[in-house]
Amino acid sequence: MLLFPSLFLLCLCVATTSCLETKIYEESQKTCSVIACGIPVTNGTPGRDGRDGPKGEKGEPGQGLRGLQGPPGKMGPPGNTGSPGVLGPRGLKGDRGDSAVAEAKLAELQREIRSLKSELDHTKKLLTFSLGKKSGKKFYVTNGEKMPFSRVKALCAQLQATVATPKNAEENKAIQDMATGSVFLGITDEVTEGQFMYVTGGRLTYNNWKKDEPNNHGSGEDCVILLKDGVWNDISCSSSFQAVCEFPA
Ligand code: MAN
Ligand code: CA
Repeated sequence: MLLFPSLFLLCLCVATTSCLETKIYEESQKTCSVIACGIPVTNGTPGRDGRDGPKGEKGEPGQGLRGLQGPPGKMGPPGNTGSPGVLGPRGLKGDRGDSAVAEAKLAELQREIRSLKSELDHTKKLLTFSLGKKSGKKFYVTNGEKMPFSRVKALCAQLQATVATPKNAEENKAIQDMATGSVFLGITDEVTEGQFMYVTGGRLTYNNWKKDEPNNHGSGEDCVILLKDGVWNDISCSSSFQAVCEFPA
């Protein structure tokens, strides 16, 4: 090449010129790879960037370290009640009842009943003796308290007794002997004014009214008291007098 410098220069000059001409043409072709004289030449300046290509496929997941597991979420609402389970298997047959054990228990209970009956009998005798109860006669009890007639009725009912009600002079005297003052009797005319009745039912079969009584004094008197001297007076049921209860003969 150094032997023919003029030829080389000439050729280079022609190639450059041709390339200029070609380049004008290639502006529309966007390339400059063909050389007019067939001699290789260096590439021209790069063309401008082309338009963006279509979007690529999704890449593989990254390789970085996985984060720590977060805290558990809030508890969910309770589920619905399940359906009942299936019936369990039948149990084993029980032991045979021991009639000897049952008979021993029965005998023991019978002994206890006999003992309790005997104790009750003894207590009753002691009570009747201490109350001065006479055979075939009613007996009366009192706590000595004064109270309205409604409370006397309730108190005697609690004791499974009735309000003291004399049906003859002897009973009237027995109640009188218990009295520290006036005593309510189980007699009223609450149902029909002027018609005194036993609170247990029935019309009077005996009375011991004081002179000029009953008089239904003031705003009315439907109850009856046995005065200290043994005679009767009608009086207000809301007044308070001694409570005496009666037990049958
Ligand atoms: C007097 C008499 C009785 C009456 C009382 C009421 O003693 O009139 O009949 O029951 O008063 O407090
Ligand atoms: Ca009266």
